[in-house]
Amino acid sequence: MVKFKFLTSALVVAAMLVPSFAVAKTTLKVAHGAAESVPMHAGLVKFKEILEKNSNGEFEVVLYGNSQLGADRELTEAAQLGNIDIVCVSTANAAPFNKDFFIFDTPFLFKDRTDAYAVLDGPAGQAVLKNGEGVNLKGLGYMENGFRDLTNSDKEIRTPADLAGIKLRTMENPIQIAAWKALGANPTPMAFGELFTALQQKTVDGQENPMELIYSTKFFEVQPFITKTQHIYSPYAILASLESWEGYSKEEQAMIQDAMKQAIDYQRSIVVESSKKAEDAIKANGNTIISLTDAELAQFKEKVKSVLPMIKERVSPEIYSLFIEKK
Ligand code: TK8
Repeated sequence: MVKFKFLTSALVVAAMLVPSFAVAKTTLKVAHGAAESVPMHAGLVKFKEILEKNSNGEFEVVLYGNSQLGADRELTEAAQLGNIDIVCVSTANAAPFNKDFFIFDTPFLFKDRTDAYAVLDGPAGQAVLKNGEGVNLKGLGYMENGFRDLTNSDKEIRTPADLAGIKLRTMENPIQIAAWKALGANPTPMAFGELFTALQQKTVDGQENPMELIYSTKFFEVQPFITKTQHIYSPYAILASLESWEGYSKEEQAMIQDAMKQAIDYQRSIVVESSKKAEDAIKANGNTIISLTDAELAQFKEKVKSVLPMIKERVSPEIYSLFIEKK
């Protein structure tokens, strides 16, 4: 009998030691298609740190970079279906899902980063994200991919005439394809994850991306010539499934949004230096980096005006007015 009593009291003590309020951990899968060396990935690491800390471990963030869970298009679809909790994708690759993203394919839309951030974080940029909710995509903000430059393995490119015969990889987006066709190149749409091999094997002669990506994805190793066209400012849209989002409590939504805002601010604080370091390293590698004269750049600007009607056809009138008519 004594033994039984001892056993019962031991069980009571053990039960008291187990916390009765074990916090249910929610794991958030966060994915993107870029290299993990880019500032955007560092921004998502910051998001992970802040959210896990502020939620006392209620949220656990697991990051998947390098197109591990797919390229931008697959990632956006997975977010829409709620299979991936948060994705960070170039708006050009996500435009087939939220047509208002096509507005960011307007060449030379922004003067500089200050202009870009003011529009992205202001009513116009937020309206684009809000409209994505109509296709079950909740926008959490924009990180920076950056101003895009042109690279190729053949020659120095200074004017559109130099693009004749150049097989150029473009993002999978009809406006981008039309713009490079209008400039005289031979455009080939391709997912980002296949691009390095295509450049290495000369399936394509060139591509266009911000200097930081040209460096961190090692394109510069197989692209001797770089022309600083700065022809488009690419945002990364941070997207979640609206359905999943509405399943979180108001407190959880506030924690996620706050962590993402701090992460965006952090990412933007490191991109300038990161981009400069990338350009310096590419120059030190012996690549030819070409800055265009105003007259040369004017030729690019003139040729791409032809895509504006295609953009107007695709985006909502509200967005076209906010971005183009009101500028
Ligand atoms: C990375 C892409 C990349 C984009 C592209 O997933 O496809 O060229 O600029 O950053 O989003």
